[in-house]
Amino acid sequence: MATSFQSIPEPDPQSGAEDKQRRLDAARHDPQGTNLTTNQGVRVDHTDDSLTVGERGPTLLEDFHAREKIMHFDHERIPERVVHARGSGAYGYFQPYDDSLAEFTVARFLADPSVQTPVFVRFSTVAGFKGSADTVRDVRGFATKFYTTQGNYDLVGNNFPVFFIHDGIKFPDFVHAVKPEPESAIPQAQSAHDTLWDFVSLQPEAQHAIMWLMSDRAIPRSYRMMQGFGVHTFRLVGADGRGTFVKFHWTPVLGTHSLQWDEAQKIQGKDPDFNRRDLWEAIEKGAFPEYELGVQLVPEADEHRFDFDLLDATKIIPEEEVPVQPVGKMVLNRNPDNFFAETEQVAFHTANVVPGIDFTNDPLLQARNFSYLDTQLNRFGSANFHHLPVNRAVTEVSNNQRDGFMQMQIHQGRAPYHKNTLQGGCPAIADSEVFRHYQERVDGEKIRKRSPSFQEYHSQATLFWNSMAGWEREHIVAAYRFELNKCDHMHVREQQVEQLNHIDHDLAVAVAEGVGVTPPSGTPTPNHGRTSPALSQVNTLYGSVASRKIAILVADGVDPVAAELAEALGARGALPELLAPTAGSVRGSHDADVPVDRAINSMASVVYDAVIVPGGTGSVATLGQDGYAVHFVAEAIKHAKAVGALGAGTGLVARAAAGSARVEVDGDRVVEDLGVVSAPGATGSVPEEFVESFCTALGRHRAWERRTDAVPA
Ligand code: HDE
Repeated sequence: MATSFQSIPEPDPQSGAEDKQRRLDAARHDPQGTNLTTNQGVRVDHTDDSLTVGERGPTLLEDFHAREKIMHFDHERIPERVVHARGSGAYGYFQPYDDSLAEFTVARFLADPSVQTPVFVRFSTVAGFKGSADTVRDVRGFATKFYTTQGNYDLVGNNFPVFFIHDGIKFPDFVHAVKPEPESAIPQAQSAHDTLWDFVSLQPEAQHAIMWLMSDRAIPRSYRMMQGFGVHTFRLVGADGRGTFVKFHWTPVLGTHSLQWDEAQKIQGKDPDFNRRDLWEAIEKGAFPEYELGVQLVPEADEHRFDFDLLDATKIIPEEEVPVQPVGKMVLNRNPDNFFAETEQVAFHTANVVPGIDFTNDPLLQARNFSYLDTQLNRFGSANFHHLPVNRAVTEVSNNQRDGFMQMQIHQGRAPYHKNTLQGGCPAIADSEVFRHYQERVDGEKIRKRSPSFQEYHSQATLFWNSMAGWEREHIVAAYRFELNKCDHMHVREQQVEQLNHIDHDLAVAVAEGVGVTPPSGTPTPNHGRTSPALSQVNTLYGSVASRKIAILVADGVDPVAAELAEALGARGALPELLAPTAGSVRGSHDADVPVDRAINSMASVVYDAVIVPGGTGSVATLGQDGYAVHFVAEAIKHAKAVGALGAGTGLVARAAAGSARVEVDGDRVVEDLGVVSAPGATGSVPEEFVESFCTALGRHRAWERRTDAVPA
C-alpha cells in the first residue's frame, strides 16, 4: 500500500473537470417554477382524479393524461445489472502528479499534469440485488469512467486485486453459484451457502480470491476507505509503439479500513444504505473522498520473470517485487442529481480504451471485452445507450452508426457510409491522436486448454495468509467457520477444508475444528513461509479522524463538557453527534439547554466509529437505566471502537467494558487502555489530553487487540 499523496499541480483551465458538468446542464431539468404538463407539454389542471362518467362511474379511455401517466409508470424499471446491481456513484476529477508516465503512454490524462479529467465512479457490491444491504461480505466494484479529451476510458475494477476464476467462460458458473439458490431464491447477497462453497472448493483457482473474501477486505468501513484494483495486467503503449505491462491500483487517502463481521451484519438491519449514505453525506459535507492512482510497470521483456503468469487474474504482483509508483490523484466532489439517470444508467465497458492503453491476452479480460457491451443491450434495450448524458464523451462523437431505438441525435447529411464523396469524405479518418492497436505477434493451434503457467493455485493464498497480523487471521478463521457452518452438506465443508490444507495446514485444522469435520487427511502442501507486508491492513494509513462519526450520549443533568467536546472533535474534522433518550434538547447540569442531534433509539452504535459518555450524575443515572443506551456503549466496546468516558460517565463505560479494557473511575488522570479513554476528573471542562488521546485511539480505527469475547452485546 505504498503511497505518497502529493498535491496535484494547477490544472490548465481549458482541461477542467467541470467540462462534463457543463455538458450535463443541457440534460438537467429543474422543476422549480414550472407547471404540470403532459409529455406533450399540455398543461393540466387536475392530476388526482381520472376522467369518469359521473362521480362514481367508469373511467374513460379518452383520459389521455391518466393513460400516459400510468403507461409511463408501468415502464419505469429497467433490468438490474446481472452482477453489481447494488451501487452508488459520484462525479469528480483525476489529475496526474507529473509527466512520469509520458515515456510509457500517449494517454494524455495519465501523463500530462496540466490535464484535469472529469470522472464518474460507481462503487458496488456484486452478488446482491439492487435493493440488498450494503455491508454484506462481498467484493466491491470500483468502476471509473474517465471523460478524457481522447475519448472515454473505463477502468472497471474491484477492491480485491484478484478474481475467482481465470477464464471468463466460467463466469456464468461462478455467478450462478454465488447468487441465491434457484429453487428458493435464498440467500440474498450472501456467499455463506452450499452452492458457492461447492463451486469454489471444486475450483482451486478460486482459493486466492476466496481468502480475500474471508478477510476484512470484504467488509469495508466505507467506499472512501477501500483500495481499488484494475485486476488484469493491461498494457500502456508509448509514442514509439512500445508496450509496457501495467497493473492499476487506487489507494484511499483515508487508509483501508474495515468493519467487524458482527457489526456488518447488524448494520444490514440498522442502516442497509450504510456505505451509500456514507459516500453521499461525506460529499455533501465537503469531505471529498480521495484516492491515489498507482501503477506497477513491467517491461515486456520481463513477461516471464515471475513464478506465476502475468495474464492470470487470480495472481497479484507482490508490491515488494514491483513497487507501486504513484501517478496522480482522484477526488470525488459531486453527488449525482438523479440516481437513476446517472448511477443506474452509467454503462461501463472494459473495452472503452483510449490511445495509449491496450489489452493483454488475459482470458478473463478478453471475455469481459465481449460481455460489457452485450449486457448493456439487455439493460437499455437499445444500442444508443452512449447517448445517455452520463455516458456521453466530452469529445466529439462522429461516425456512420445510425437509427435504432431511442436515437437521440439528428444526423444530417446524405452519406452515412465510408468512403463517400457526397459529404466531402466525412467523417474523415484522422491522421493523429488515433487509437492504434498494439502490434503483437500471435500464432498457435486452435485449442481449448489452459496454459500450465496458470495451474498453480494455492501459493498466493498462502502468501496472503502469511502476511496477516494475528487479529486478521482470527477474523479469517472466524469467517471461514461462519460461512461453512451455513452449508447444509458436510461433504462441501470437507471439500473446502481439503483446499485449505494446500494453503496452510494450521488454518485447515482451525477451520475444520469449528465446522464439525475431521481435520484434513491428505498430505498438506508445505507453507512456503513468504510474506508480502503490503497485504496487511496493519500497514495501511492511520491517524486521520476526518469524517469519523462519534456518538456522544447525554441525558438531563449532563456536564457542560458535552457541547465543548463536540466542538473540539468537530474542529479536528470528526463528525460528532449528541444523542439522548429523546430528541430535542436536554437540560445540562449547568442549567442550560443542550441541543440534541438524534434520539438514541433511532440510531445504533454500529453506525458510528466511536462513542463517548460525558459525566453528570443525573445524565449517567438516566442512561444507566436505559437498556438501549447501555447496549449502545457495550456494543461499541465489543466492536473494538474508540470509547471515551468523562466524569461519572466512566462508571457506565467501566460496566459496559466488562473487564475488556481498564477504565479509570477515580482521580484526575486521563487514562487510555486498548482504545478506551477515561477522564474521571473531567466534569467542568474537557482536558486537551483527553481529546488528544481519544483522537489517537480513533485514528487507529479499532483496538483489535482488545479481547471482547465476554462482552455481551
Ligand atoms: Fe464484471 N460485469 N464481469 N468484473 N463488473 C459487470 O456489466 C463480467 C469482472 C465489474 O458499476 C456487468 O454493466 C464477466 C472482473 C464491476 O456498472 C457484466 C466477467 C472485475 C462491474 C459483467 C467479469 C469485474 C461489473 C454487469 C468475467 C474486476 C460494475 C452489468 C469475464 C476487475 C460496473 C454491467 C458498474 C459489471 C461481466 C469479471 C468488475 C455482466 C463476463 C474480473 C466493477 O457485463
